[in-house]
Amino acid sequence: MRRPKLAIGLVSVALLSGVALAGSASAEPGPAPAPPGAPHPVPAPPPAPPAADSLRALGDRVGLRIGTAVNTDELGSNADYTRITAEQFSSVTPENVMKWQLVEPTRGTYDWATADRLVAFAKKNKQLVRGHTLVWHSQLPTWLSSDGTTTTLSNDELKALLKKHVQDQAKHFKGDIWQWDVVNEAFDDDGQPRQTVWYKAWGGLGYIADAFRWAHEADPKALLFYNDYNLEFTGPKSNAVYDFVKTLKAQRVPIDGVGFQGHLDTQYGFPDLQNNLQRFADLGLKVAETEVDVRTFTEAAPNVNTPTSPLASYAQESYWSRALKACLAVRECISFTPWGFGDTYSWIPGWFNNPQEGAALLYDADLKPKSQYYVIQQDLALAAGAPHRSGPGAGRH
Ligand code: 9MR
Repeated sequence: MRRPKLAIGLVSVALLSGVALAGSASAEPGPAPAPPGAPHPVPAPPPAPPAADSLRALGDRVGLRIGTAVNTDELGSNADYTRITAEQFSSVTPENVMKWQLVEPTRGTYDWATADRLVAFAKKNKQLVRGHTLVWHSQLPTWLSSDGTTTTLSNDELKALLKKHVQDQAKHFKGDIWQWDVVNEAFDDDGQPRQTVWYKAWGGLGYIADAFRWAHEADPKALLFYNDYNLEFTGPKSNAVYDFVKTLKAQRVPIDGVGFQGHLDTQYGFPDLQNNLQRFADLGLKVAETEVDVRTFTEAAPNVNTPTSPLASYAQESYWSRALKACLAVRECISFTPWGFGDTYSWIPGWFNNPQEGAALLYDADLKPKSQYYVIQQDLALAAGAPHRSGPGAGRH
């Protein structure tokens, strides 16, 4: 692991900020309730300020939120996982628990409990929430569609259901969501609209403008995003989404931003990410990196997070660093969110297994920071010259 310059970066951060390097935010769960009849219950102390060398504190210095996707199975039950979530990140995204399949598994019966728990955790730890996601073709409840492209429901039923879903969910979380991924992954890699149940029901992409309008009516203060993968590369998909969101803006659809997921892979060249972020920003939109991970070829099970090449981590460090710096260089880029932080919990090994890939996150399977973490930390520590984010939604809610 290479971290020689880090000490210098951290010392200067400590000097600049006047904050001691030690210290940590407290995490769930809080102290047990006082027994009945106890005379003087001691109130729980507020979370300590984040350590000056945490990713969140370093990001704060340039107004950049550093987020993470959160696995709510681990939050509250795994002490290290819970502590790191609170200490290192200033924004959280539910990896799964705000998806339609999870919030309405039975038609007509909502279950917000787990998502509500994450929102409460975020409030307690002074984090903002990226809501993910209101409209998607994947992870739909089986009563609606099992594959995202076919359904037994009529077009009229689908239209009414989507409207109710967007309105009810945006209302339920009203005031608690910083950025909503209103629509996720509506385009194919060739730039054609994806043929989902929503596209078919509307006979076109009209569902997207409708969804943004419904979400805005339900929660006028939330920043509303279109979110997709492979927008990082200039090409048919990025161009199609660019043209599409430009049309939405021209039609005064209430869209505030575009999320670049950033699922990167060392076998492909690094994308011209900064240019793409900037051209979308130049449309008058905010941008964000919303699901960053950097996968590489790894050994077969059970060592799915051991890179096959001893040089892989150098490429991964470079990709992480360039992905972060692209965001830092674009003033309208308001958050940088890795898709989780422990390789054990990453979606990559399960999804890319022929050939096997993995090791895509900043922390290893034992929740120890990897060299990629220290590179990102140092980039943030040295980013004092990066343009500060400003305006509504940039830093504070
Ligand atoms: O990380 C998520 C994984 O746990 C789910 O099984 C999967 C289902 O499709 O979704 C993953 O998250 C996806 C995100 O919601 C949208 N962009 C792609 C992400 C990785 O598949």
